[in-house]
Amino acid sequence: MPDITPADRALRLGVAGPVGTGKSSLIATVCRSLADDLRLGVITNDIYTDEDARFLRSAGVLEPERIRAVETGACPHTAIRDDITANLLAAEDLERDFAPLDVVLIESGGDNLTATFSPALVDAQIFVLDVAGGGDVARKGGPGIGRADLLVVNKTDLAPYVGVDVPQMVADASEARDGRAVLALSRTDAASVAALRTWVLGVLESHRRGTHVPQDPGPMAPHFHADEEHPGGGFVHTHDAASEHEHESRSADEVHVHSPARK
Ligand SMILES: Nc1nc2c(ncn2[C@@H]2O[C@H](COP(=O)(O)OP(=O)(O)OP(=O)(O)O)[C@@H](O)[C@H]2O)c(=O)[nH]1
Ligand SMILES: [Mg+2]
Repeated sequence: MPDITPADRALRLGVAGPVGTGKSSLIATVCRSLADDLRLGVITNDIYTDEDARFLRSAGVLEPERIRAVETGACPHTAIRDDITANLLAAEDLERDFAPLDVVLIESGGDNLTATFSPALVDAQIFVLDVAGGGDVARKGGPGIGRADLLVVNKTDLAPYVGVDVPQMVADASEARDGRAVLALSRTDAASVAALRTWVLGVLESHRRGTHVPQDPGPMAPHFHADEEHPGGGFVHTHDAASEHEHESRSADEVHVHSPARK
């Protein structure tokens, strides 16, 4: 049997970003604008439910069977970065059941600013911020903001109500990204939706030509996971390359825990 190269399978496109920034809605928008031209599938990740998959099925953007849910049961970044098995199996199942697919969109559960996909799971990734999270967030950097293939500044229609200067936020984001792509998006702004469609088609074309190289935006910062069975205990979870998956047990008072500004 011939080897399967990345270009022979669907483009796997990750969508990450903090809770509520509009990841599911962006996926619905992409599906609406491309479903007539491409064969699409979607995988959602939720911690405890299949809510996002149900939202997308009820939006009627794709046949319901093409939308699969992974319940992570843990911090969302675990399933998109540390142990990607459940997502890889879901992607392979979808690609087999509906072969040939052109694009599989994978939505991360909403996480903090440092969560990104492993390049072993996705070929390209979009990081989604929204104007309602504050115009200064784009300046704060981090692996997703700095190095995702595309940074989306979403819900620009809300900018006048939350006092955010969108061109300034986009300029700050471009600076934080050394000029990598930034897109100001609102599902109510047809021109921005057309630009998103063009971006996805461009990445798909590079993927098919074999010229697209998946990038690793970089690991998330070390952080503390509480141990629910042993109150006061837990482990420090590091993601740097040398100690990927390392879990160092500590009691809570030994560890300096930073509460993320946003979950
Ligand atoms: N005004 C406006 N609201 C939007 C837009 N996109 C999404 N929303 C709203 O923002 C809220 C969150 O959208 P979702 O798409 O569920 O966000 P999400 O990032 O998938 O959320 P989680 O998966 O829970 O992290 C919903 O109420 C959407 O209707 C937009 O372009 N403009
Ligand atoms: Mg969602």
